[in-house]
Amino acid sequence: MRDLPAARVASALLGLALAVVGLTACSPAASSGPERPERPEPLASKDVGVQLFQWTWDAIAAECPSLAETGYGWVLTSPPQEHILGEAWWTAYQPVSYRIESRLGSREQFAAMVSACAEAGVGIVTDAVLNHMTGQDEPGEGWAGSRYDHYDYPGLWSDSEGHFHHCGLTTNDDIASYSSAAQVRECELVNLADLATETVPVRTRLREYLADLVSLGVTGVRIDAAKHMSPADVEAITAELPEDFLVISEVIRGAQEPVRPEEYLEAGDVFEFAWGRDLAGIVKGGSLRLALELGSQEGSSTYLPSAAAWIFVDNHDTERGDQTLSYKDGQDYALATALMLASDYGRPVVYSGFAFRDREAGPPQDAEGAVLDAECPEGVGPEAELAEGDWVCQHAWPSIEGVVGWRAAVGPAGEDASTSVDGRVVAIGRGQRGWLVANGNREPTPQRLATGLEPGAYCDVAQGSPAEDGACVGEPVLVDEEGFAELTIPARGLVALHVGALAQG
Ligand code: LM2
Ligand code: CA
Repeated sequence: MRDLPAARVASALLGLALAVVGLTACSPAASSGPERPERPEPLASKDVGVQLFQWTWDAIAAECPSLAETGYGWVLTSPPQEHILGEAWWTAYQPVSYRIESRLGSREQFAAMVSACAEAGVGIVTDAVLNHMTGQDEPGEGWAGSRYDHYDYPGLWSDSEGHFHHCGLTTNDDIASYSSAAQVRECELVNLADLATETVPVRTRLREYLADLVSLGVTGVRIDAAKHMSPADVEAITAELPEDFLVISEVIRGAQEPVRPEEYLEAGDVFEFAWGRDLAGIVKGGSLRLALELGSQEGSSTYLPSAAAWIFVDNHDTERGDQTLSYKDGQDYALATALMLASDYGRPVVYSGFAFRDREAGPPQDAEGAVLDAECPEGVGPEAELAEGDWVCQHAWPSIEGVVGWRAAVGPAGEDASTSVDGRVVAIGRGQRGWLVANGNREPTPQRLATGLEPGAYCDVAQGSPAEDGACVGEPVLVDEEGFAELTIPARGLVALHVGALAQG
């Protein structure tokens, strides 16, 4: 460590003094005055996505400016096409046509959301259901009024033209065994009419649907049920998309299954389901050291290559199962999300949904079934009391927002990245840009730790992003002239510091 100018120490001490009297104030690094030490600029890299599950287009449009400010780069939406009627959360996964007209909003509202978010600097990635149509045995009418039958969608698909698979491999043509790639791809997933995605007419129409989404300005798609289409089909359907368009295939990794996520890398990126499943056990057990190794040479599981992998703590399917953590795990979930955001494996997608007890329950809807606009009330967080249907707003939990900002400010792990482990306390360093320490213990843990940061007072963004005027949430953390910080890391919690959130002094 170099010698410190007196002013620097004074500035650090002033920050501490302010903290002690509760007058904490922060300033963004950009406003560094002459008395400030030289610090690297925050990077403002924005590779974090957020899945706003069942949020309406209007609600997403309204949220985009604050998402941008927090440091989110893009939103994953629920499927936007016409779907069956009903209250359950999953109606969007039973397409009736490719009209952009759903209980989440109209085509105009969708387009307005895309532009509002683009203006704020946030991309829209939309969920594309391409593998199948409805699973209804009786004829019906979709959200936008299109008539349909299980294997007949007038003007779009019909059995007589060979648009559907009837696999003939199982008694009811439903997938019965995931050990058979043929069944997984050509039989029906829970009775959902399975499109013949290897045929030219089906591929052509699906390409047109994606082209329509591109024309509306979306910046990427999640390929729903990609596992249930052959990689060649996914490649063919997505081949003509723009060069920088994000394609993320949903291919759930199953230990003994013949269909492997790796097969889909030709078409683009792929979700790594094993990451969140492995993380769940690690966080519950508290040996956070293992979280640092996920995806590395030392980690035991084999994952997708980092550059093509998208990771998540949970999504709308897994939060309804028992293999990952969910908002119901409270503080452990917040900690897991922070570890994901600090990970240098893959790229993270934060999840944000609504509270539910019943697996089938849909989001709050009006009398016609239109979903009500989500809003995040004050006081969201792991301890908030939630009633059925309340928007959980995980993306706005203070620690999650703060660590999204941390990741945006520190950027990708470079040469100066570091980790250190002391029992159940693990620290992740990003050179002089940022540092984060997480506590796997079930009690608060006092420690004196080397941060690698320049001396000074930093906001602990795990308490929340600094306010618009730069004021820290909670007490600033002092990094001394040797780069050490004396801290008590909350039980199952963390402390996160970065150069984009300096305490004023
Ligand atoms: C997915 N990825 O591959 C989605 O992420 C997942 O949420 C979808 O299932 C699935 N694929 C099909 O797109 C959800 C939900 C299912 C639901 C389906 C269809 O998890 O429970 O199935 O959407 O809406 C429901 C009923 C099921 C019934 C089926 C057909 O739960 O019992 O099967 O509809 O009517 C007879
Ligand atoms: Ca299929």
